[in-house]
Amino acid sequence: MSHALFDLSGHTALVTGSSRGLGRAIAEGLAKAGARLIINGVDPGRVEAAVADMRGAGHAAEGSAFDVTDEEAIVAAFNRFDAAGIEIDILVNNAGIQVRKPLVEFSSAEWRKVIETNLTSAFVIGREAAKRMIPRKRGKIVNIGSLASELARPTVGPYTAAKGGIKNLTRSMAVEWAASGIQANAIGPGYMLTDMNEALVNNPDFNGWLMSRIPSKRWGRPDELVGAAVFLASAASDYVNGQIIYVDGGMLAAM
Ligand code: GCO
Repeated sequence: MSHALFDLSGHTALVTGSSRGLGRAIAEGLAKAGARLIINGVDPGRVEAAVADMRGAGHAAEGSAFDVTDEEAIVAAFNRFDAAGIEIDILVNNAGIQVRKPLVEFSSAEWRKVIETNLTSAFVIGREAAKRMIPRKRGKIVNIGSLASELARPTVGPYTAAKGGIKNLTRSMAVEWAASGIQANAIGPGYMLTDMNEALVNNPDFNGWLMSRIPSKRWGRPDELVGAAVFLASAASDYVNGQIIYVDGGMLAAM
């Protein structure tokens, strides 16, 4: 039996990039806590398949396919929510991409693509959601950061810059919107078993290094983010603002 503090019944959550990966796991977890889900992704087919799966599992879900780097599409999506009477109570800015190569080999276009997908999107979508949350004097914003919000490693420079920005965008959202009843926080996933990390999982050298750095000595599972997501999406976090919760097997605690 879930505790009333963590009950999301009657609330609607938009999770960007939720047709698969971490976003899908978070969406399923919020649905199990009672939320109605708006599934987002850039591919309409993938979004509809995810919605069908969610509905098949007995959850209230619908799709909103749009590219999180397309501001016009974002504004149009929120206008559609308004027209349909859909109030987004919980926003999870999860959508993101990864590109790995030496910093000197990145083109400006590649840099911009990572920054726009992983950071600017959270600002634009957060702005549209907050415009509607502020008059209602309530709302939950959960941005997805990374260990790269704190630490860097070679070959993921744009991603690291974006995720560092997520940490302080979260703080900016918190300090501007807290008085309007909005709680803006972040989750910092550690190394999780996702498609994005498949190349790392299958790299024995990287795996060996990583297992030496993680006290828990294992990769994380996407569903292991659900606890932090439900907490930050629920009344249990009504006095929590501007924080980032790391779900990383202890990696950030270790030298
Ligand atoms: C990488 C990985 C990391 C993880 C995660 C760690 O190439 O180092 O993609 O960025 O995905 O962000 O917290």
